[in-house]
Amino acid sequence: MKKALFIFLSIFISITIVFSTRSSAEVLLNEFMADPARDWDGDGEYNYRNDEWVEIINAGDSAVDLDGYLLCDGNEEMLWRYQFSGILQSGEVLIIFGSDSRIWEEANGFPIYGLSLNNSGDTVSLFKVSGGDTLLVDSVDYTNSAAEDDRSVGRDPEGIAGWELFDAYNPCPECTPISGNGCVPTPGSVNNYVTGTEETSWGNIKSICR
Ligand SMILES: [Ca+2]
Ligand SMILES: [Ca+2]
Ligand SMILES: [Ca+2]
Ligand SMILES: [Ca+2]
Repeated sequence: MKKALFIFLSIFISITIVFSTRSSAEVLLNEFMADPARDWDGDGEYNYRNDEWVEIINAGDSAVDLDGYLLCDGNEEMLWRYQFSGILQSGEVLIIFGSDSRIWEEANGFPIYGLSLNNSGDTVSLFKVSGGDTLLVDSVDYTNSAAEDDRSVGRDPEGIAGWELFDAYNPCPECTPISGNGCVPTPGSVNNYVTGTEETSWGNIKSICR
């Protein structure tokens, strides 16, 4: 009897763990830069493809195995630009540069374009391939105003609802449909309202950027 109860409880606990893991897992796009104008990937030189970047976040409350998560831009052929791997802990972000994408593309027989985030506007999409299904997990469209020098598009740091332009390096508070917040991009870290350095007249920017 005790053994039967133990087996029953074991199965119940296992089901609960699987269910709770799935229900709370929430990997999302978090920030990206389509038109870099400096050496964002830190390899010592600027390259318009290699220095593009996309950041994802685990907004759920449990760790997620990233196996099967793929990045795509708006290309009609559905050519994958990168496949994630490894574990992303709750609250953590992970950044992929164009240079990472090109290495992956070359290793996996894809055309070597990098992330291919068009400066005229494009779509960034996160998919998950699971079994025979290809699921769209998250997607964001942007227009050319979001793809000017060193502007990133990121989620509102105070929530996961809206998108803002992190435009401290190239201000555009009147940009539409995604307007600038005057803050610096935050590649590889949780989005935050950080002001630019005191290089020029940042007074106005600082008053906008929280
Ligand atoms: Ca670009
Ligand atoms: Ca670079
Ligand atoms: Ca593209
Ligand atoms: Ca960030």
